[in-house]
Amino acid sequence: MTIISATVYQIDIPLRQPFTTSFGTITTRPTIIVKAETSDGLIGWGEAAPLAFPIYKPETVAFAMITLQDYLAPLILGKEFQSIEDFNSLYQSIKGNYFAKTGFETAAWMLLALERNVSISQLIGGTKKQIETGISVGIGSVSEIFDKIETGLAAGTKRIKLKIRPDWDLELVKQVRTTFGDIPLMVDANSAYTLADIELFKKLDTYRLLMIEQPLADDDIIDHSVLQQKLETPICLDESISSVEDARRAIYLKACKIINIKPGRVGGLLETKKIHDLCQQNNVGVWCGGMMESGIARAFNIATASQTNYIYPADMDETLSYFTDDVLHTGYHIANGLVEVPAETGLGFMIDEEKIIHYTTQTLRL
Ligand code: OSB
Ligand code: MG
Repeated sequence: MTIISATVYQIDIPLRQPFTTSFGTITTRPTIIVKAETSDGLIGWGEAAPLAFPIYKPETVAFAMITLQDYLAPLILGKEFQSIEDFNSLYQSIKGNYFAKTGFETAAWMLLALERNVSISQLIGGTKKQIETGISVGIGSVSEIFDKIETGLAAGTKRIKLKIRPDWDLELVKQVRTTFGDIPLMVDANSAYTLADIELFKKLDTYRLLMIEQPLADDDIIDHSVLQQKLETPICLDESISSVEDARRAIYLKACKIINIKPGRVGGLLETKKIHDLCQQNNVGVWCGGMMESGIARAFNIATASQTNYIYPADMDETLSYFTDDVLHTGYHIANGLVEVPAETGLGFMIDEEKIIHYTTQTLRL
């Protein structure tokens, strides 16, 4: 098939509340929706979801818009592809820019699924019919955090992730353990620490955490390896893993025992499959992270998380828990911490294009 044209919408749905992590507070969460049309008249939807500022990874929404238009579209439009491997090879000369690539790449998965009459989960080789989900609780006051934990537990969430930073870590974990007991609990530092903080990690190591996510710098797999050798608690890498090559190096150096896979961070679903397969061969468990994306990216996250080795709950609360609205007619629903994996052909959710246009702040016609 051949994508002959694409429309790229930068949308801005208001957040219900700001989200704070060690990298800062986000008060808006613009994201990019890609609509790709083939010469046969099929329409595929995708999403590119970096943050607005280069605080999680270097990519931003503004630069992803330029990348989609100036660097990716010329290599993709009008070019025939038969498989997702073919599609990825069209732009293999472009370095990095993983989120932008994911915008087109996810649209290509949807197109291939439509052409072959299968769901995205089937196309990627997913085996799970439903996936377990957990919630990510941002930095805030103790009462705000306790409220979110209580609400999450009452709704049946499968695990709680607390965001931590150097002035907000041990005491918080201690209070949560004291109040909520032996709940499935983990922390995410978003790269806020260095090896000089080893004493803190040794103390955290006594709190039976499921894992410590991304404690150290995103470009430092060696220090993570040093830290992991000193801890019982598994280290989970997020920002450090942009590709299957990064995963190979991290596994080789024993820098982590778990990997958080986000399609957007690694350039799309083909790379998630490669990382998933490599981790499975090496007994490294994985789970699907989130970027507080719209329901479109979340639909791809659900398909990704249906692969066998996603043995830990995904970061996946309902989109309406952080956005005031969404761009799917009916989004996915979480019941007792579980989401059904759609079996319908294509994405498995209906896109509400009027909503997309309503929230659009910038459009590119490519
Ligand atoms: O580090 O996992 C992260 C949100 C934005 C950027 C980075 C992260 C997060 C989250 C939220 O933790 C996960 C979600 O989408 O529910
Ligand atoms: Mg993280």
